[in-house]
Amino acid sequence: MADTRGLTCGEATMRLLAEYGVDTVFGIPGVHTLEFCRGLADSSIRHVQARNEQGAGFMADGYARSSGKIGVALVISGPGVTNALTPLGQSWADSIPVLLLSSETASHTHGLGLGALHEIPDQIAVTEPLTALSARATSAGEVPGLLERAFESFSNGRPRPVHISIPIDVLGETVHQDWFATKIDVAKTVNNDEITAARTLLSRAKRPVIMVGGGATDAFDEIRQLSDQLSAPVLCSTAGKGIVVDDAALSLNASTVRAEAREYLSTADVVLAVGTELAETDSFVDELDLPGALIRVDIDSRKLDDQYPAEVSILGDAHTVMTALMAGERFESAQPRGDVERQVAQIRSQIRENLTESESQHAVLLGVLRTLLPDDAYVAGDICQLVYTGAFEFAARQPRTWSYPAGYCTLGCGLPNAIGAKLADPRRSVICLSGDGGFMFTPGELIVAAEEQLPIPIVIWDNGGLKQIQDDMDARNIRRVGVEGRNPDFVALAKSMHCDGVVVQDREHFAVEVAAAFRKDRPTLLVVREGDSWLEA
Ligand SMILES: Cc1ncc(C[n+]2csc(CCOP(=O)(O)OP(=O)(O)O)c2C)c(N)n1
Repeated sequence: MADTRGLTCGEATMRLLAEYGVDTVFGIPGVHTLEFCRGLADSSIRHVQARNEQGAGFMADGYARSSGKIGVALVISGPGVTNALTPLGQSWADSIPVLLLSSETASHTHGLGLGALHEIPDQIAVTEPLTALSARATSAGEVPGLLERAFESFSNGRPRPVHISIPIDVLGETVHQDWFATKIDVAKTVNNDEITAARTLLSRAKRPVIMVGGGATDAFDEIRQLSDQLSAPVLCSTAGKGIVVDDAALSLNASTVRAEAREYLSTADVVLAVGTELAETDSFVDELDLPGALIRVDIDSRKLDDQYPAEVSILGDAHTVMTALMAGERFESAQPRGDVERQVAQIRSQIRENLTESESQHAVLLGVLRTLLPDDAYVAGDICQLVYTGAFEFAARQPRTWSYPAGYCTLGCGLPNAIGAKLADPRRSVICLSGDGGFMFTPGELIVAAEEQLPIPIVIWDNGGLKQIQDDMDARNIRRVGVEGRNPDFVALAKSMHCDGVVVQDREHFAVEVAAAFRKDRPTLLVVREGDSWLEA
């Protein structure tokens, strides 16, 4: 029970959030959110001051995607909400459970265009397409019900962000009861006929392949067992990295972007796709060639009826479904295990041989990094070529250890995602990989990492501008425009933000600095220059 009697609605809301287990909120206060902040400093909830609400939203996203807990951002009406829209889009795209809590102008102003401070015409409508629920509390008494709906939607069905707005007048209302957090029941049903049909297909398969996405995270144990029993190679989406050990003999990693791996996929006679959208951004082809029988497992019924129609569709959460699938007799492999392992190894070496010069340099850095990081370290990637290569070259070994939000693919997510991840679990090593261009979208959040004394190494891959788009322009014979802007002196920038910064000289220097960065009480920027001789394979 939250002891809320006699409190303002704002303070009571935060007490109720604490009852739901929230321990951290990321935000920037304003006059409209003062009642949310009343008592917060003395509560069990830690308020982390971002430097832009975009940063706050990405921190909440990183907190949630790294840990599976609910991420919360607390922002003001109008610009606070619109600044948070980009991370909301990212959380929507990757099914990350984030609660955006905001104030709103006074109730009597809504829809009238009076020019109230921070007014936008319809705040609820602005976030509606990017949330499972975008709702306004019209009185304090509605808040417990709205929070219950939010937590219910995080736990049942496909997790999507939720936005709850509380107008400033409602925030100031006095609460006359104690509020309770509702215990959320999680539905765990599965259709046995569908399980039987899937088992039949899999047990007859001569050449099965398993594809996994972020939705399969909690079923990693069962998926590893199934791959082992069937000798089935596993292809993951970028969100599914680490569900199987990327450098294990049957893993094809997130290689669907590579023709070498797609070719193999097209020879499978049965494909089991678990918790994956089979999205364009995991292959960058218009349509995958999947002539084999497709079995799809998804919590979202719309995914069972999309551009990849399945022979067997199973609606349900991946863990429940995969547990049921594995409950019967052990599957037998139709192919000698050694043959499949050799085929996988061959695809990997073909990919290696076909890397571009830049990709080979990324592979060197990613290889060194693997030796420096514990298996449970969290790698928060921004959108850059180093991370694109990492999708299929970096060996993630556990689920929730690699983040490359390829779907929304918005620059600037890496650093604030890393901050959120580190605060979600301070014992865990967290590292950020960013391009020089992407880093400049949210550099202000560096000072937050310094304030919070976070020992995060931040690798900036300096390739002299927006290289992916430079390459795209060059390939289409477009004279470059808008892609060669200057970089700041990153080391000086780091120092001005109370962080450390170095330009990496060689492999040994990199190893020493990364190891040292994990022992500090502040972040370290490590500038790695593409083309430096130590990156040659
Ligand atoms: C918010 C946003 N704006 C623009 C883009 C388009 N875009 C995709 S990759 C890219 C270049 C990023 O440059 P950098 O971070 O330096 O990485 P690099 O491509 O050089 O590896 C751009 C501008 C985007 N993805 N997100």
